[in-house]
Amino acid sequence: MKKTALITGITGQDGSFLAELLLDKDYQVHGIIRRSSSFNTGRIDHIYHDIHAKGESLFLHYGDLSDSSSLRNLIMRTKPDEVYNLGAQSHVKVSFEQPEYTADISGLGTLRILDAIRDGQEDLSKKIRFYQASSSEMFGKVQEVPQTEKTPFYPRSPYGCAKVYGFWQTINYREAYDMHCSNGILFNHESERRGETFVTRKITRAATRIMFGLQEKLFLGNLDAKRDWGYALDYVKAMWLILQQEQPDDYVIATNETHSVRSFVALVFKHLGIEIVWQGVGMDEMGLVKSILKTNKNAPHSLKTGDCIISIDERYFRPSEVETLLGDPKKAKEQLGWKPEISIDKLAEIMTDHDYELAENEHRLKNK
Ligand code: NAP
Ligand code: G4F
Repeated sequence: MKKTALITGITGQDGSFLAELLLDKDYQVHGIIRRSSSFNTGRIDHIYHDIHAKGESLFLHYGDLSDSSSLRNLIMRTKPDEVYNLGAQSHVKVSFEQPEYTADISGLGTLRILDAIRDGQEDLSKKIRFYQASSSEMFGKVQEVPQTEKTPFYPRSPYGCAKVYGFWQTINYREAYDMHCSNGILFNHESERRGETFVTRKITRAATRIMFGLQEKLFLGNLDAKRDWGYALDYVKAMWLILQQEQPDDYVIATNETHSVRSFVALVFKHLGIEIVWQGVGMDEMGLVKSILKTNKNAPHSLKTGDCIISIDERYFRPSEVETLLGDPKKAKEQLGWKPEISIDKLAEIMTDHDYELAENEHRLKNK
């Protein structure tokens, strides 16, 4: 018999990859989407195009993590074997501007769905396996390097605090009600589907648009922040593996490498044939074209040595910052047999190539 999964946040980066993975494994997939005045299903629309293979097993329902009644209703109606709670206000900088909303959705939202599972029929709370999208942001001002499942948390943002709440509620429901509830403590993971205001995608979008003369400059905040960046598709495989374990548990999912924002910028531009040199300090720092290299890309740029293409903008700094993250995925390797497949170089290449095509199309339309 087909297994059934319910995904909150199915329209997001991870939700879309996870839906594809589960459909490939022959699951029936139910996804919760928010009502929106404009389309918000762009990341999953392609699944419907392949209607015979996949579309018949994918069902979308309106609901919201702020609305207990919709969550309870959907748990009762879909009776899933697995619930993946990926829905969140997931942007750290935005969480400083909307702390209460972030706590409500990313923190209390986790409690609402856990309680909807507990409060359903007895057999459902025993049957359902629950995955919580916990985050390396919980380590914040890191208390040890690298971070493991045992590293104490020290969140540095309303988002980080909300995720700590969700993490502990997940453990509490596991212990109090003997439910199969697990946390994946995922370090940053990116892809060509990453939201365009997260730093990696902001960089690949801007760099490729600069190459086509569609944008002059890339404005960034803290170039020295370091992250343990992996590829989203590798990470949703870990989510699934976590729920296939007989015993619920918590796992760090990471690459065990850390890189600065500055080095990611350099990697992306190098792939586009531009070598960057950094000049100045603090708010006056700039990224200039050092040299133009030969590549197989033929964007019609008019860049020359010495052009300033990266500047600092104070709007992108956070009131408190997470300076460095580095995860140790040893437990996941040993117990789940999971390891990341995509290196940082390959990740930058995948994202840049994808956005190069978008910029090329935009350029073509503009010059028609
Ligand atoms: P994302 O692209 O921002 O997707 C977030 C999803 O949550 C979207 O589908 C969004 O719907 C939905 N959502 C937002 N508010 C909601 C609400 N009130 N009710 C129901 N759904 C709501 O995030 P992601 O990168 O895929 O991350 C997935 C999860 O993993 C999130 O919980 C995130 O906090 C966590 N996480 C991410 C990373 C990472 O590096 N990507 C690392 C650790 C943990 P709309 O499409 O309508 O906005
Ligand atoms: O890409 P970011 O916005 O991701 P951040 O804050 O690390 O959060 C992401 O990863 C978490 C896992 O650790 C997830 F839980 C969370 O949901 C989200 O997916 O920023 C990365 C770094 C930060 O240090 C930020 O200050 O890049 C720095 N940065 C520098 N300039 C910038 C910018 N970040 C953004 N978004 N935009 C900039 O212009």
